[in-house]
Amino acid sequence: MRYLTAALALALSLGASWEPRVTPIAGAGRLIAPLGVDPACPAKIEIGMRSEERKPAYATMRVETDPPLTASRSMLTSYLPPGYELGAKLLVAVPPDAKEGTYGLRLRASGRTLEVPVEVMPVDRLDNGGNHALRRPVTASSQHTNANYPPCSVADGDRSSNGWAGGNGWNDATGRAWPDTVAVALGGPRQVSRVELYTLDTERYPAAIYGLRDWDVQAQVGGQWQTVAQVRGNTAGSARSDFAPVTADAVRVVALASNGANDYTRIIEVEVR
Ligand SMILES: [Ca+2]
Ligand SMILES: [Ca+2]
Repeated sequence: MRYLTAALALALSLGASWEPRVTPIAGAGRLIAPLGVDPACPAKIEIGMRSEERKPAYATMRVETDPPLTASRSMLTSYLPPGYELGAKLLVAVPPDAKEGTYGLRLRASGRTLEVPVEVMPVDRLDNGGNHALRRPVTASSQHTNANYPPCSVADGDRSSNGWAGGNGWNDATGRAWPDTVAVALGGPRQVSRVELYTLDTERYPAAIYGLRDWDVQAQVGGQWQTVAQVRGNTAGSARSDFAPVTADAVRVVALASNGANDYTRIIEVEVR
């Protein structure tokens, strides 16, 4: 009896210590995490792991971040067929009192560690590629709450419609009631002459049925909103409005109608140049 128990314990400990060979993967070599942004729109990065085994195995990858940063998951666990690559989205939150600097994000699996530096910096120091709206404060007339549609997602730098309802775009809350407005403060007076709007557009949710059709583009100049461009009859995933340069503190989109059922405003990103 004692012998059997010892053998069982040995088998269990061997089973527990065996880890399949797994390669941790990150979608980018580093992550930029701006300070002072709306917590509803944290920095995000694609992470994943690939099995290097010749047979299927359960694999676990641990996710570590240097405090005070926090990650949306501490591990990724999955059954992995040989050569299979599993991907997931990782959100990294920066508390408002965090100090500027470089922090560690580590993905660890089967003795391998992938380091992804996280650069925490004020929004003013971001390389915004000329997009004055990037990571600036956003306010909206309403927000649908049956899923994750934060207004700040229209200025999070992600134009992709993939993952709709998961925090990548804004859906208003007043069905078939217009107008809806979403405004981006530009962090001070900026000369602007172009606004590019990305509306919901995927294979499942095409813009011609779910996207925004009619809207006005307004700029706040000397405290007054003025209409600088109008879009009518849009059926595409994005539309660019060019207008005579104005010096504006904020830009807003006044949504007037959507395609298909003409029910809601669905905006993925607004870029201002
Ligand atoms: Ca977005
Ligand atoms: Ca509405």
